[in-house]
Amino acid sequence: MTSTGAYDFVVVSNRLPVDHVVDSDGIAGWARSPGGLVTALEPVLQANDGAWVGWVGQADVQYEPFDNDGVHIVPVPLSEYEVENYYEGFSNDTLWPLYHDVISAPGYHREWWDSYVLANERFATAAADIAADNAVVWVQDYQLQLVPKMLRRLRPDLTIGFFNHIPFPPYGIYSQLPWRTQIIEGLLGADVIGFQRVADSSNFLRAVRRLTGFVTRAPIVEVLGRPVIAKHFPISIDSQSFEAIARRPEVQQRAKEIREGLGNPKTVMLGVDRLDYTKGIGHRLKAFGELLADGSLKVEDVTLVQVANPSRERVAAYMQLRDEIELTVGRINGDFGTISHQAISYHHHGYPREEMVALYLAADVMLVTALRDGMNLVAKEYVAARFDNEGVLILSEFTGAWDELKRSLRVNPHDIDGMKAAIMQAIAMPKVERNSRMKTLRKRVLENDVQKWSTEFLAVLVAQGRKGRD
Ligand code: GDG
Repeated sequence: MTSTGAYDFVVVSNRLPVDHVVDSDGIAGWARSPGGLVTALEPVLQANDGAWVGWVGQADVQYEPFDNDGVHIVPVPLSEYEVENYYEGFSNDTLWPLYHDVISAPGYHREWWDSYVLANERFATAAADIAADNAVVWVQDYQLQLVPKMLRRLRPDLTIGFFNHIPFPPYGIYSQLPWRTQIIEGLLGADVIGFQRVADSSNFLRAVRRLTGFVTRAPIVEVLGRPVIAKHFPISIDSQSFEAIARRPEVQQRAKEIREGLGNPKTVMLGVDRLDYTKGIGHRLKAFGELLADGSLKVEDVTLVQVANPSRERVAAYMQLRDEIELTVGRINGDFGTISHQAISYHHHGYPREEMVALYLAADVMLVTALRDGMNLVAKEYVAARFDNEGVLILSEFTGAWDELKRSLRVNPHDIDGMKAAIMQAIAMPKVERNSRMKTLRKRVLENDVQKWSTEFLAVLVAQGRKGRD
């Protein structure tokens, strides 16, 4: 097999780890977009002739490949039609709701699927063109589930990994998908398929048994004599860096200012989410609103800060969600707020990471009430930031994070009375118990960071690739 490329380690994801930016003088350049995945993979890419294949995030623009901080960046162009059909359509309005237990109804449209196939082909071809002989390629997430099979067809010499950042649904739900077999076959092109939770890999293996004739012996699927590993590799965060930011005096000062700005309430509660229907923001607001209505909480004593980061704003379900959430926030503030105290401090925008960490430090209670979430990094970030062992994490049992963070206060966000009880318990929790719980949570998050996640995944992947070649 002759290769056309020179890169021994290639990451493929829908979005590149850099953004195209134009400064105030009109000079264009590239800015690294911060995130756990980039932090974890950058050292591996720099040490191994690494390349990253992905979309720039703008429609109808073509950029030439370039080098950035020791990583070769390969932009994959998408047309406006593809952004609408492959990305906003099939990825975010079919797969996303389907994989999150159909919280919102998925749309099944053949033109969305056709566009998904074509876009996946383009990512696969771009990776195949630059990968060196026997290179390792790691494909990320649900937008690119067909890439492993396409890549294997183009380049059978490669070792191919896939990681699914979102849940994999139970078969009863997954089977709705008209293209359910093609997706499973697409994924089985990989040597190793990683999921967040044990339940996700079990759901996947069941779908494999139901839709293909392949024999599974967890974690192995026998694909025509080629063993494929499908197991959980729970993702994490760059825990040290969150703690380091939290320890900075100016960030602690900012946390104090945030509390003062809120009128120094006894309790600050916090929610930080992309504005997404999976995050259970409405359920959380309902519980808080009822506690104010029944007199259990008073606006003078408790403020809820809700950061709702704008997301997927051209998808109808997200527009509707925004209207619902903002109506509810307005009602609660109108019903219970006073001139000097707001019930909810609501923010529909993103913040720099330092501000996020200051918010984590300012919050006595962190509310993570997702209805379904692959992992939920916010929960881990809150824990990593609390080097003072303070704060109480309320965590939905429907997040991947719950599988690891069992000394948080567990909630079922559908059970509004249960959430109200958890909020009251968190507010009243004695310091000794808060500190003891947080200490245990911190040990877990600091020992299992994103570096360890990528190292473990790649170790299994490389070993599997070697076995395949021997
Ligand atoms: C998907 C899966 C899985 C949010 N607002 C701001 C901001 N953020 C950052 C958070 C956190 C990230 O965005 C959100 O990550 P989550 O894990 O909470 O959720 P998704 O975006 O849905 O991520 C999820 C994840 O992939 C990784 O595998 O855990 O289950 O759904 O890092 O801090 N960051 C800044 N300003 C904001 O306003 N700087």
